[in-house]
Amino acid sequence: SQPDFLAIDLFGIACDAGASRRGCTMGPDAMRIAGLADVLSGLGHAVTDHGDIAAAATPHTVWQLPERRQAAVLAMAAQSSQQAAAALGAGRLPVFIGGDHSLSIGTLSGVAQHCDATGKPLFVLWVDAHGDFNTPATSETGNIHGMPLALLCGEPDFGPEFSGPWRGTIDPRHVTVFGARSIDRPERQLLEDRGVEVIDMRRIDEMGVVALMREVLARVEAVGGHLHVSLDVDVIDPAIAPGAGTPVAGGLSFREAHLVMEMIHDSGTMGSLDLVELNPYLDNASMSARLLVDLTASLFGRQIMPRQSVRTGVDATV
Ligand code: 6HN
Ligand code: MN
Ligand code: MN
Ligand code: MN
Repeated sequence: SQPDFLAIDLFGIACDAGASRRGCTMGPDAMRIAGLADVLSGLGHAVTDHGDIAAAATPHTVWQLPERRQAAVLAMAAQSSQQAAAALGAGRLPVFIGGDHSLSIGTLSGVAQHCDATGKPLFVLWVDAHGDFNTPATSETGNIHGMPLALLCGEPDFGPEFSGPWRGTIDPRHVTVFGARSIDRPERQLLEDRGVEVIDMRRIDEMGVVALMREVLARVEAVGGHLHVSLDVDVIDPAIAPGAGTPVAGGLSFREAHLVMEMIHDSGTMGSLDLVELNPYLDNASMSARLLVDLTASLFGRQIMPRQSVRTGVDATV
């Protein structure tokens, strides 16, 4: 249900104000240098890199003050929300290159606005080692990159300072967290209470990514939904993706990660994408940046061999 060649808008969001460690501000440039735009053009897509959304810089002095960091996160969200809605309104597929995961507050609220306007049901696939469903009341760290989903899903613990078009725009029952292995205790309770689907690493070990992803994608396909993919680099095993500020052992393997991307591509459901949490300062010889670019290529149609049928996903013999 999607053309083979897309108009793709790249937006850098060079923020680290929501993170636990500095350095994600360099993420967009690392992805550019790793060849993101060229790789996508090489697949036949029409790619426009809009550069970084302005006002991203978080000076060291600001970063040290929690209230200032929060203000920086929300100021950025106001801008990226508009960019997301505008790109989608123009029939383009926006890719947001982070930047820490708090950037999804803005991007997803813009996506939600677009889906509201067009009547397309919105589904969120949050590919992450973490649940990112903390609130100011449950968070042990106070870092906003651990809270974006909770804010978007309308958790009441957020004070009026968090008000904005993002608040409560996502239906938690349309959210799947995939690849989780580090969820804080109160966060786990909230995820359960709100009906968020959490596919943790044990389920992936037991069932395999194919069976699980087929179910997730089938639900979106059944209603012609818009799938927003939010890909946190820390979902991948830190042995092969060390450029992450909050690494957790036991992540997706190289092939598991690619297979998830390949299946998303074949479903034709992805309408918008975040690539987040890449911290080049912590990376080992750019290996995480290059892996993220490679995974993005799989998301946008790179195949080892052509599939028998473009839209049925895995071929008929499987
Ligand atoms: N991320 N649960 C931890 C916290 O600080 O709330 C870690 C969050 C990590 C967030 O990686 O996007
Ligand atoms: Mn995350
Ligand atoms: Mn994470
Ligand atoms: Mn982080």
